[in-house]
Amino acid sequence: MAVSARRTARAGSTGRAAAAKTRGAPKGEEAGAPASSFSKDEDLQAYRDMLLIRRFEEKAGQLYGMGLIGGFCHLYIGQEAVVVGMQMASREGDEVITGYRDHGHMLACGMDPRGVMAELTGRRGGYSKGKGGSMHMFSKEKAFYGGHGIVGAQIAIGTGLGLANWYREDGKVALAYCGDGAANQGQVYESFNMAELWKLPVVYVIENNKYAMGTAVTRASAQTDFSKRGVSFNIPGEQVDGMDVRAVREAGQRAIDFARAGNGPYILEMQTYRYRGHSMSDPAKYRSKDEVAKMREERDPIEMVRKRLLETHGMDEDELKKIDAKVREIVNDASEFASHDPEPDPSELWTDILLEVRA
Ligand SMILES: Cc1ncc(C[n+]2csc(CCOP(=O)(O)OP(=O)(O)O)c2C)c(N)n1
Ligand SMILES: [Mg+2]
Repeated sequence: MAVSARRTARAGSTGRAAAAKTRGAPKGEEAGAPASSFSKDEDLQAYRDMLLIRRFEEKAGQLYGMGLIGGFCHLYIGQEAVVVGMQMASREGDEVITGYRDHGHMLACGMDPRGVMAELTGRRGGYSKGKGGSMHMFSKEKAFYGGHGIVGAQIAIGTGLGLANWYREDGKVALAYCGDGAANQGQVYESFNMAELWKLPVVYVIENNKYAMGTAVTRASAQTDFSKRGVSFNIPGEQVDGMDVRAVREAGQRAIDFARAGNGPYILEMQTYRYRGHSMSDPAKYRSKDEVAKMREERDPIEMVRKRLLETHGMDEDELKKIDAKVREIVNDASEFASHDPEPDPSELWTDILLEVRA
């Protein structure tokens, strides 16, 4: 009841600034469109934040190899510019929700690397007290709502976060991330419909990393331009060079401003790439080593910023080495903690669970 009453009030008060159709796509340097420039401080922030994710994930990969991490573990290496650029465009309090490739999102939201790593190793100091693992961590304080293993489910829940923001009129925007594979899920479209109908403040970020497990996007998707996936609901969308943090921040700002102003949801297709396998047990037979090497060499998001810091912002190698060392220190500290913190007491098996007893 309350929802529809408020919806009517809002619908009358907000005009749609942008045409309700897919927009022309600023695709960054590769497509010839210049990405907005970053100041030295912005490039430094992007560099630090992306490097922290990269080194953290490399360490997680090592710990997994050593048998310290059990269960699922999906690495985000290669995709760092997406979440870092989006966080640069967002405001404190804006919520983030994503799937299982989630460690980067947690760190970008400001969650403690120790708590994330300790959750991966199943220790007491982990964000879910060692009982959740890689795909099940949350931080209300940092507005991170998981960490979801059911492909596409986070889009429905993220739409709910947007509904809560809209209902409370708190000016927050929910950022709901999913993959190219997840974008073919039915619940995604039910969510799109409701979000547009109620003009909810949600930005849907589709991280198109070209594969869903071992299936190339061209083999699984009839429409591979994901920015068009909202057309039948009148949701505007853009394709973005997700390897260029400046292009991400710029498009992210446009989308977030649009949603925050009460115009409804927005879709951003981030064209990105994951360097590692789908999870830790991926035979990688579906793509060539050359394809991965070419991406790393020519489009690496961190290397692009590093080059700018050296060539445009006049920094020297020693200054960057100091940043690298600081990042390694944070990651090593997290790894030490996660290797020595005790495991949860067995009695914890009976806490934090919801039991429904039916007669
Ligand atoms: C509802 C559901 N169906 C299938 C799976 C198995 N599954 C896990 S990941 C995945 C691929 C998803 O790919 P994409 O959305 O592109 O995300 P990416 O792994 O590339 O980040 C599938 C099919 C699942 N976890 N949940
Ligand atoms: Mg994918």
